[in-house]
This record gives sequence, structure tokens and C-alpha cells, in this order.
Amino acid sequence: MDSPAAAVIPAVYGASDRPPRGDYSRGGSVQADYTCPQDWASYTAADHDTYRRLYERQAAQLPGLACDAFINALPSLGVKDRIPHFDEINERLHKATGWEIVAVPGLIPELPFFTLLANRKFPVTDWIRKPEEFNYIVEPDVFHDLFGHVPMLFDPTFADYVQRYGAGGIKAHELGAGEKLSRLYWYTVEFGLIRQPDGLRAYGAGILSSVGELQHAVLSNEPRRLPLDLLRAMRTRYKIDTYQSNYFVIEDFAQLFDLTAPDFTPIYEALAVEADIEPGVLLPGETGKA
Ligand code: HBI
Ligand code: FE
Repeated sequence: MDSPAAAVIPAVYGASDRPPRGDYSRGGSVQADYTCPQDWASYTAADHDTYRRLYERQAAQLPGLACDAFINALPSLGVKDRIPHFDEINERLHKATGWEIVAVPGLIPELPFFTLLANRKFPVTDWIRKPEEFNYIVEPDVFHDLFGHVPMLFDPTFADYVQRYGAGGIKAHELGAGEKLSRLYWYTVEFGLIRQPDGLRAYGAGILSSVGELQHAVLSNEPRRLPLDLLRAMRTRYKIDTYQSNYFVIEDFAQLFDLTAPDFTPIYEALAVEADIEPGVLLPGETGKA
């Protein structure tokens, strides 16, 4: 049996009963914005082999399940038989969309996370899971962050959305609405589905980097699929340690960019008086078959 999502993120950073995994001191090389040099020299042959095997298994199941933007950009990650140098990816990524990836020691707090995104810097954890965690790891590692997230940042519209999301995140943090806004990230950047002319496809990194969830999200009759609606998504709680029981579907990436154009302040006010919705629950009128 496959485990659930190959890489998932704790719902609310800081609420965990254990400290985040990763070395946050590194002899002083971690900066105030939580970025650090990619410690490439410390990868072992086993680490590179883990990456190679994860890449190979995951790449093989993309056709018909991953969106075109992801499949087309995947080769831009470069080498697939070892963990790439982030600098090499950045030469291509920066030319494509003006984004760059920066190494971080692991999960970072909400505000620095949002701030990096707002500056078109995507934090990528530099360590890789241990061989015994091959199928399942709770926190994002370099495979989830690189393979799952970075190809989508080559899409200009999606890349602009993520920057706008980061800028909105800084504001949400000030307004105490960080958790609500994080749900939008979860249901789009991590677990989003898109309708292509040839059918439903995944664009969310949590799906694309997971062994079993790709089939579950795109093909299974089990989960509910709802058209993406801002308030609906931000009211919906999520599980971090099982496959999702609901997904939100978009028609194109411009929809994400347009959705996040308005000031969310009145939206947070409206949300404050709405009850949360449990994962997998349908409201009256919803079919769950978007
Ligand atoms: N840190 N490294 C890292 N990666 C994430 O995806 C991440 C994070 N810190 C906070 C965070 N995500 C969440 O708050 C998001 O839901 C917005
Ligand atoms: Fe992620």
C-alpha cells in the first residue's frame, strides 16, 4: 500500500507539538529571512539516489494526470539522476518568469514565507528524506519542493499568482487571517486541479509529488470536486496526513490571478462570521462533481 500524500505541510506552522525538522542554525549560515546556502556538498550518494528514484517513479505517471504546464516545464529542472544545484535551475527560471528559488532549512514561519513569495523567491528545503521515508514524509523536502512546485513557476500566469498570493499573505498576517488565507494556498498551489480541454489534470504540488494521490485526485470517484470559489475554499478545513477528500477545480491560471486581485479585507470580515466546513462535506446545491 502506498502511503498518503508523499509530502504534506503542517496546517499551521508553530502549532506543532514538535519543532520543525531541519537545522536552523547551520553554524550561522541561515539568514534573517530564513534563507541559507544550498548545502550541496553534504548530499551523500544515497541522497542523490533517493532523488533519482523519486523523480523516475513520479515522472512515469504524469501523462494524462498532470497539467500541460507542469509536464512541459519539468525538463527545465535539469538533471534527474541527482539533486540539482539550485543555481543552475535559477538561470532558466529567472529568464522565464523572473522567479528564483532560495534554499531554506525546512518549514519556516508564515510571515517570512509570505515575504519571500511576495519577492518572487520560492523557498526550497534543501535536505532530502531518508530511504525509509521513500513513500511518505510529513514535512516538505527537496523532492516535494523542487519537483512539485518549481515547474509551475515557469508558467508566467501561475508565477504572477504566487507572487500576488505572497503579498496578500503579508496583509492577511497583519489582519490575523493567515490561517484562512493558507487554505487558499493549500487548495490551489498544493492540491489544485485544472480542467484542460482533454480532461481534469493536477497542478498542485502536493498531488504532483505524491505517489498515490495523483490517481486519487484526478481519477477516483471518492473525493468531492468543487469549482474553485474563494470563500468556499477559505472556509474549508483540510487534512495533512491523508489524501484530500475534496479538491477545487479551476478553468485556467488567469482565474487564480484574477481571484486574488481584490483587497481581501472585507472577505476576511465576511469569513469571520461563517462557520468552517469540514473536509469532504457538501453544502446544499453542491454535487461535488465539478
Ligand atoms: N515553509 N519551507 C516552507 N514551505 C512551505 O510551504 C511553508 C512554509 N511555511 C509556512 C507555510 N508553508 C504555510 O503557512 C502556507 O500554508 C502558506
Ligand atoms: Fe508544498
